[in-house]
Amino acid sequence: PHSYQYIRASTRLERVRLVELHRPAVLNALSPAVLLEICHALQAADSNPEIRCIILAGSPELKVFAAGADIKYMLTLSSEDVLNQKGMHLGTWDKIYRTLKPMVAAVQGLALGGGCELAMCCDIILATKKTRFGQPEIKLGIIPGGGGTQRFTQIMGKSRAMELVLTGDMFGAVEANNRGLVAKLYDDYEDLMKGALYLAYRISGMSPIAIANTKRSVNESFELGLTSGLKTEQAFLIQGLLNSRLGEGDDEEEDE
Ligand code: CO8
Repeated sequence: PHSYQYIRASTRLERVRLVELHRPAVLNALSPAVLLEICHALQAADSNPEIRCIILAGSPELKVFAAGADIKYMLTLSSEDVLNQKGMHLGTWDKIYRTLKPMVAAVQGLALGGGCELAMCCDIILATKKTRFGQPEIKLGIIPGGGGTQRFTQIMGKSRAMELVLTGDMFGAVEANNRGLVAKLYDDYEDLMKGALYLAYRISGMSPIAIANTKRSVNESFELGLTSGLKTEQAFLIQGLLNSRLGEGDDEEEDE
């Protein structure tokens, strides 16, 4: 894969693309340059038919996922920049979220602000038991701007989400796991990465078409009302059943 300044991308187990955040000087603070690199790496994985699943992680030396949007960078934006949304790259968050292939976030240390929001753009979050999460933006006098008022609320439930975004308090991995923000907890970074790779390996053995359609259908449950979400689900189900009957399912199935 391509080489980057703030992230590292590598291929694992043939079909898994590992994207590691690597901006040690500022705890992986997410400047637009970092987000654009992430976006580039995800799009490259999407367009590579060999790759079936993506892991987004911090890096081994750093022991944090990301401490949020780059505060120092945000301070360089003038009022005019903000008004014209110049240099803010708000659309990049959406592009990251719209990655077609399944994304597993492997989160250790801290996932704060934009870091927590980046993890929530992924499909499955795994974390170490000591990870702390939070949306501390309110302490800076701003609001969570990378989906934190929306996705966070859907996941945590209104009352607790409101408490957390209005106080900026951090919360631990056990609560994150109990509320469904995190799918599974691991003792340490090594276990976490082994778990993420094993999960990605299992997912990458499934039919790519069924995986893509399942991801879209699940995500649509957050976008739309139940009725149209169910319609999408049914349309994909019928399409998939028809394809497999006509022998036009993906080649993996035919091989077996
Ligand atoms: N941005 C820029 N630099 C950062 C950030 C950040 N978010 N977090 C840490 N750093 C830098 C520090 O400034 C420090 O740099 P230096 O050595 O040059 O002073 C270095 O990283 C190490 O940090 P600390 O010395 O503070 O390390 P500690 O272990 O003492 O503390 C903390 C770690 C608790 C994570 C602390 O650094 C902290 O509170 N960081 C800020 C956390 C925060 O407020 N995050 C939310 C940011 S706002 C946000 O994410 C909004 C999203 C909006 C999306 C839309 C954008 C356009």
